[in-house]
Amino acid sequence: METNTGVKDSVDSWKTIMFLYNAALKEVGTKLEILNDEFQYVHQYNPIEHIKTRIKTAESIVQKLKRYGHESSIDNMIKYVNDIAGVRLICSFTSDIYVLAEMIGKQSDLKVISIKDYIKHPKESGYKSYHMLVTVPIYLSDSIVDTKVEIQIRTIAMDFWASLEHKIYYKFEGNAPDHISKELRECADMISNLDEKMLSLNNEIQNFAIQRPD
Ligand code: 0O2
Repeated sequence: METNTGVKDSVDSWKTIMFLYNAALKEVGTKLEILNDEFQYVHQYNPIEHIKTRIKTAESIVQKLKRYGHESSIDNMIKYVNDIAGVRLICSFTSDIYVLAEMIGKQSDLKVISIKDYIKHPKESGYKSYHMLVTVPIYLSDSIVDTKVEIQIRTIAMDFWASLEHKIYYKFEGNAPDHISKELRECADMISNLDEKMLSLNNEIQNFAIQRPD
């Protein structure tokens, strides 16, 4: 059992870690807003519809560590849980996702640790999204701490599907009946078709505008 001092130390390090993740979210969130504003200024177009940021709950961190077979400790959470600080970028079109990913990759102060392209390689569930794990340097008064942030980039349609699927997954604690999982995968296909149709319509509208400027 931990002594009172041990508990206090754990609480202090939890607060310090959460302070760093919150700072990292602010840094990355602001950076992305500036990129979006610059894109609007140069191209008169916003690739980002909206930005959501969130810090993973303590409960969700513990669950993830348990799922990975690790004990719940501050060290393990820093090492193994990559999405404690999460930024979600919602775009209109699939093409925007790759434009944004390239822009993020070129930011010299962000280090890209890994990329998971669930758009080219969707998950078994039907989940589609583009994930970038980056670190951002947090400048403290006496040190610099590289802090991990997971950036998820997806279209409005992908986000609509993922939000609903997430609710259903939790409702059934990961054991949804087969027919529900199957129907969700069918919905994911419909969402992909919708995204493709919207992209080709948008391309057509853009070409039309170029041929017939007002
Ligand atoms: P929550 O509640 O959104 O935080 P790694 O990060 O590499 O250790 P992991 O966690 O498998 O391994 O990474 P991955 O596959 O990149 O997924 C991380 C996050 O992506 C998840 O976080 C979800 O937000 C989202 N995600 C991944 N797969 C699915 C899916 O099938 N359906 C939905 N709706 N979202 C998904 P959490 O912690 O699972 O959940």
